Amino acid sequence: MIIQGIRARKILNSRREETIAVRVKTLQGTFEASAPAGASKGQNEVCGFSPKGVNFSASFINALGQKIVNERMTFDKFEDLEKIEEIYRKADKTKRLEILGGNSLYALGAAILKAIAASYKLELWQFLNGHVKPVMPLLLGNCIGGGKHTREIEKPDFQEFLILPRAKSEKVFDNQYLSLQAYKEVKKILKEKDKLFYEKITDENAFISSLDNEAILQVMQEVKKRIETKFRGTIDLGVDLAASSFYDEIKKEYNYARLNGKPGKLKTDEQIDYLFNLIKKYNLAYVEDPLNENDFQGFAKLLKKVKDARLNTLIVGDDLICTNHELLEKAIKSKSINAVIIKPNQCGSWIETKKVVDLAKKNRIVPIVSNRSGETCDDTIAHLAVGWNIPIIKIGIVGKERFAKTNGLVRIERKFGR
Ligand code: 2PG
Ligand code: MG
Repeated sequence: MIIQGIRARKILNSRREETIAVRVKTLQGTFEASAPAGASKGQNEVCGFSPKGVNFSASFINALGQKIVNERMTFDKFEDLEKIEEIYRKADKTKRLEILGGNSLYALGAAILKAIAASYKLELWQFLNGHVKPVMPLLLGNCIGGGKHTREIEKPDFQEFLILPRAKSEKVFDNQYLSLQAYKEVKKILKEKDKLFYEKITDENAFISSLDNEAILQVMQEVKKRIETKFRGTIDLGVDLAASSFYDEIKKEYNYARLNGKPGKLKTDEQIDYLFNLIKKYNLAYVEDPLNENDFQGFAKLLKKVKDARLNTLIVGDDLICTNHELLEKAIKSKSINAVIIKPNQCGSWIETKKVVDLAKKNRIVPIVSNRSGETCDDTIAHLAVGWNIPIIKIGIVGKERFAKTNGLVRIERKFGR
């Protein structure tokens, strides 16, 4: 496939921050992709944009686009993205893409992939999976948020309280429906139990509550009970602590605004015990970033406890891995995790992202593709989840940027599924 034109421009994401959209023109039409942005970012993520701003990153993409067109570069298979990544890496040799940023590379790669797929008259997911029948991912939804996703003062220390619905029918739409019903129940219960609840929402449209971690876990348990008695399906509970956001690197302790009703500090081993007890008490199926982002040993201790107790809880690395295959290799060696978050813009590179997914699967680590707190209406990650056979997609429950992905999945399932 030959590209006739590439244009990058500035748009706004759901947090009203500037981001980039890239448009690729070919004989088959015009294909667009845009980049999301995180608020709680891992230390090892590449930079989002050039320090000179989104315009600078966009003008580099426009110059690179001109080169691609002039040289009549061809793109026919996934690995052909190496051609652009090589040029990009030559222009920015810093490890964390500190000159150009990773978001523009990610968006350019996504737009080119859509164009290649269309050149075979395929959708992106079909192109990515070699055109076999789709297996649809489960939806992991964010109901209540705290940490860096809100600026409120009274909030839980944990960043996200999550649900993973499993409708009896196993259909994406029915899972989405269960998420929505659970979200409504959360609102009802918070109205009863949280005197300071004003229906405010976080960056990802999760509710903001003034309750502390444990009180919220009790709310989530109640929601699970109500949904499971009313509807045909079950709900698993989970949390994303984003623990680095309340870890003191110097004192080596976790600073809780509220622990058993008052401010508290936990050393690493205490944090591990505290979490292990929460996992058992609230039957948590999913625990993301339970410890500081460099603590591979701490993660391993928690995972061992979970395994020894024969629990199925996923101990998930997000900030720990930053969609980086070297960090994933380290986590595999130290047996730190049994699941990993995949966010392509954490590394900017599609080739690297694929490497991470393949490495995870080879080592029986569950890959979970995830949205960012600042999102656009691009549905690329929905295609990525189906195309690479990723069993779970982490996504907010409501909002047009989140619906773009879930509705995208519903459409793929209706058109191509069972
Ligand atoms: C996370 C994400 C998405 P952010 O920590 O998992 O929920 O947040 O995009 O702000 O990194
Ligand atoms: Mg996270």
